[in-house]
Amino acid sequence: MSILTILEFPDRRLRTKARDVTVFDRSVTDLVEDMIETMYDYKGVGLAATQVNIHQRVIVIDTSEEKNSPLCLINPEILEKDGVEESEEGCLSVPGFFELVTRAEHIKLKARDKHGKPFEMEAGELLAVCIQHEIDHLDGKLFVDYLSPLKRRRIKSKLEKIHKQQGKKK
Ligand code: GNR
Ligand code: NI
Repeated sequence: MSILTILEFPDRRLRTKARDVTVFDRSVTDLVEDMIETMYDYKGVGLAATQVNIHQRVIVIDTSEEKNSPLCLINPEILEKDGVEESEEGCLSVPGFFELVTRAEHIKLKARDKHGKPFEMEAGELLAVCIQHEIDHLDGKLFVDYLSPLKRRRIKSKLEKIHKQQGKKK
């Protein structure tokens, strides 16, 4: 088990489109375990593999209060979307910023578990928001893309300033 490093906006690697998992072996279950540990360590409700610079379609989520119900979605596909809802979103790759984003209120999806077994599920509320947010990551998309160019630019320059102070590249 290990805690992975999370890429931060505006890192270009967050714009990579992830590929489907085709082989379900130990490397996938190990990745899922590390992603769950990383999500809990950073106190996030979800994490997409893209955020830890692994460009495969793997998501982990835990919206439970007790943080004891991790859900893993591999190769997720939204089948149906219903309703519209606006909620405040944050992202571990955009630390310290929270903004309103409009998404489908309720979704139906199919995915595979960490062993490759297919399943379908429905989601509403925070879980639905989170799944849509994580699938966006797999497509190289971030919640800041839904904001005005001005807001996005401000967030970008504030994070760049922080990264410079931290001595990070880009
Ligand atoms: O921890 C997170 N909280 C959150 C809150 C509202 C909408 C989406 C999220 S996901 C985020 C973790 C994260 O960045 N996942 O990619
Ligand atoms: Ni995120």
